[in-house]
Amino acid sequence: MEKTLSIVKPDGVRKGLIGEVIRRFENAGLRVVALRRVMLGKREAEAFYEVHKEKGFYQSLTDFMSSGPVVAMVLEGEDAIQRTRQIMGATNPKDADPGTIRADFAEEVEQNIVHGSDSPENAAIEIAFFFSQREIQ
Ligand code: IDP
Ligand code: MG
Repeated sequence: MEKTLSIVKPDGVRKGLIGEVIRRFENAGLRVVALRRVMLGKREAEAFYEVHKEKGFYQSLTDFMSSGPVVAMVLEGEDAIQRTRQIMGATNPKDADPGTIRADFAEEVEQNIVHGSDSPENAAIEIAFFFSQREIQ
């Protein structure tokens, strides 16, 4: 069984979409095996998105990610990484398939409601960023 890290971003929490996002993952057969609502500081948001530090949107993205509480979760299931990203939709909601979370609820590329790990390596790093081993059951 594969695990991945997903986050309901501050815009998703502000819009009252925590339950909706989790519902979509659960409806697809993914299991929530860890869950936490937490406010990231600016430095933590910078560390989480370190892979993007050379990008023009890094400052704005990390300001956004530390602008309000987020809900982080570990999802488990077969092909959890790929399936989570399919349910999320493309990064830019303009390119996201109809029926995906980003197509249905996001208006712009930065504030796009939800995060999902993109590879097994990054999933392991991102899960460890939020959760200790005993919190994942
Ligand atoms: P992903 O979240 O679909 O994996 P990434 O390319 O890893 O997309 O980018 C991380 C996050 O950075 C995106 O989810 C989005 O919030 C933000 N982002 C990506 N590209 C842009 C951009 O061109 N302008 C502003 N923000 C962006
Ligand atoms: Mg990414």
